[in-house]
Amino acid sequence: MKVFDLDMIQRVYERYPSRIAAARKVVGRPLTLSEKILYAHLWEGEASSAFERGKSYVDFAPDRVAMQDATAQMALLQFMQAGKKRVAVPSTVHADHLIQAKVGASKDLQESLNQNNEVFNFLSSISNKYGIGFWKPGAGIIHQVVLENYAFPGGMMIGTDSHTVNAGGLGMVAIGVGGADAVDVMAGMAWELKFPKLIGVKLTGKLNGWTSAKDVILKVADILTVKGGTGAIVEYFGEGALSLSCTGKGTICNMGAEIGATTSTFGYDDSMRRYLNATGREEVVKAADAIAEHLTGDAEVYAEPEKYFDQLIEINLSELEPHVNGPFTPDRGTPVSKMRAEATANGWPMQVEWGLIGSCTNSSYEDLARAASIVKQAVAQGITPKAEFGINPGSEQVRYTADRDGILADFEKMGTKVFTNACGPCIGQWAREGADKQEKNTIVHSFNRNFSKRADGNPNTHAFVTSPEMVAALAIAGDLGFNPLTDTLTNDKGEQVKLVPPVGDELPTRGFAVEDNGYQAPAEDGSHVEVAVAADSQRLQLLENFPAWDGQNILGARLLIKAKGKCTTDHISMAGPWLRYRGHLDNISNNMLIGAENAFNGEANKVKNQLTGEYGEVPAVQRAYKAAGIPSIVVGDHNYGEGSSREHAAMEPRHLGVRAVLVKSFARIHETNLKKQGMLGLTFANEADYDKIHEDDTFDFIDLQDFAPEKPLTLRINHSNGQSEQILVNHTYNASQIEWFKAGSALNLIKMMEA
Ligand code: MIC
Ligand code: SF4
Repeated sequence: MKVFDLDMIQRVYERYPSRIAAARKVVGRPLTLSEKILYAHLWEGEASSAFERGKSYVDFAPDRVAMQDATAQMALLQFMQAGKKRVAVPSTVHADHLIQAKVGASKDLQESLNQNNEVFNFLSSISNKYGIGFWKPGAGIIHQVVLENYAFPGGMMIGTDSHTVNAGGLGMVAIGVGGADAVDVMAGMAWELKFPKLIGVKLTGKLNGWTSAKDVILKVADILTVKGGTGAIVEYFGEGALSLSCTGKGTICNMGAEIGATTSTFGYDDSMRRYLNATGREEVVKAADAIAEHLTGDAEVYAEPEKYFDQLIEINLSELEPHVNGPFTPDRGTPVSKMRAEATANGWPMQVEWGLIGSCTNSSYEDLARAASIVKQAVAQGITPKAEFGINPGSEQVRYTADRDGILADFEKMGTKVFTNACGPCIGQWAREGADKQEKNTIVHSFNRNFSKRADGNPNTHAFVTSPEMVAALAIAGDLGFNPLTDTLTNDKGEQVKLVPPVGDELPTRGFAVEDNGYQAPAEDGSHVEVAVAADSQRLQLLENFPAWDGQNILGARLLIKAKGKCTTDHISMAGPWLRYRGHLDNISNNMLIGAENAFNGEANKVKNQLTGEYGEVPAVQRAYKAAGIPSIVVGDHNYGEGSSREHAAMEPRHLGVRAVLVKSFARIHETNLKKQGMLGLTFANEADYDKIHEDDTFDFIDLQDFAPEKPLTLRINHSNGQSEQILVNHTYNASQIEWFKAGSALNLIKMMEA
């Protein structure tokens, strides 16, 4: 098979030496890998000055763009408006999120095709029109397909999905963004990012026994928490890094999204060579080898990392214990030896009902092979699994090869359901029997997110994240407290048996194989291709411009909701059943903030309508304000908008007339999404001011007319008792981002420039 975009990769590598030389000159000290990749991708070309980490806004020129079906719809609806003939950089769309997991691959896939026909046709034809590669439903999960086909060491890409960062496993700087950012790059414009801070993770020792790459990131998540990586690139290095497989590195980078990291990456090494070769990209290896010194951090950096990174973490892989993280948040880490005590103390249901293996972070050949080795032992020793099993292979190539090599047969012997090569349960596309009863229960999975309701819609499902081999062990035991390192299981003869540690080939010894990988190349000239969106469609809706700012201060705004605690993008714009409306802004707006907890009554989707004094659902109340022409604001807690890249979480409030989102802190992608859509994304200058917000307050932005970079805004809070007080609110808008606000959105500005 032909290597995709080899010419582009070669061009990137050709300019590497001179760009790195220029970077060395301006920075004046040895360089980390992250800096090399960033400086090699400046929009201006060779660096003319050094940037300040965590401060400077920098224009970059990413090499490629990836989008998945649930976010591509909105990204491409926006791109349509930009007035371009073709995308400016190689781009792909992957149909993976809209596919249900119910009974097994073939039936489920057909069912999804029937249900989502209109959307898949739209994505296929719009890709065809604009020169975008389209990976059909069933081809695989975006990040596995990208790793297998497109990622390359030292490259830079953006993708409309937070787990785009998976490509760091092949030494890229790959960053998750909202669709509006993707539109910039596809339209041939610069892409802006605040120059990240750098967190170094030094890995020593070597994985052994039951420990796997997943445990590295489960441990890092436990250390850094869900916001500890915000605004930073995590760079892994050390002998331990060299010993990890390429897909294992992908797992670590992938789940780096869960600590809020901008991305994570690893230096080019033998594991990447092996992976590139195994996936038919010998030519990429050749090109990368020629500039290998530039594709990893400088030796001085790794010798004295404390001098070069803003923060340093050290993990000894030899001592690392398997971890099980959760429930409800991916950063609550528990080493397997402590799980029984921890679960007992917290009242977590001990019985494991389901084990799910898959998702973009853990669905490689190696993952399936290692998990299968556990399953095989159980079958051989006469152990009946106590929980149900489901797997989602990462791509058709992985599935086909795993099938050929008997791995899937091993799973099937245990009654495992093999779902479509797609996201499935990971994004709530799981028709789990009985979930509607909302019973308290425990499931274990190898995914990376376990927010409330995420997999099956049941708020009482306690989901725990762990490695595929641990999922297998815990599901076989049916016991959350089971520690395979020390505990035994009873077999059908009543004997006590122990599972031996997992084994599995990093790459298939007979090579990968696939019959139909599910790729559709775009037309050479797509100008004749028609992209139709039916006016009465419930799934797709052409976009209208958001109104420009009228130049006035915002006065008399109402409080729509003061959200308390965790408010992820799943709370703001839920996935699962709502995925079907991702291309229809008005319809999907009916899920706006329905999962957020109202700080005043502790309930979800119940807020006071200030016009009537009655309580109603958040979207309905906001529609009432909109109809009355009254502005409103949303108030939130820490790390607001954590999780997904979905820009719907920003577009819905914009569409329904919310003017500002004021929180203690933001997750990076969501903050940018708000800015791009012409919203005010603000943070309390003094966190304690969150407590000053009362349910019946009104708000005046009294100096919005002086909106300027680096200058806080003043907010007057008018309480219902007649008193008012003023607080300062911070923002991170630079001069050009303020222009987005003024124009009504970044896209409005592009259109003005095109006109
Ligand atoms: C996710 O894992 O939450 C998703 C679904 O892949 C999202 C994208 C989306 O909401 O479409 C993400 O991580 O960005
Ligand atoms: Fe899909 Fe889950 Fe990965 Fe998101 S995290 S891309 S939903 S598999």
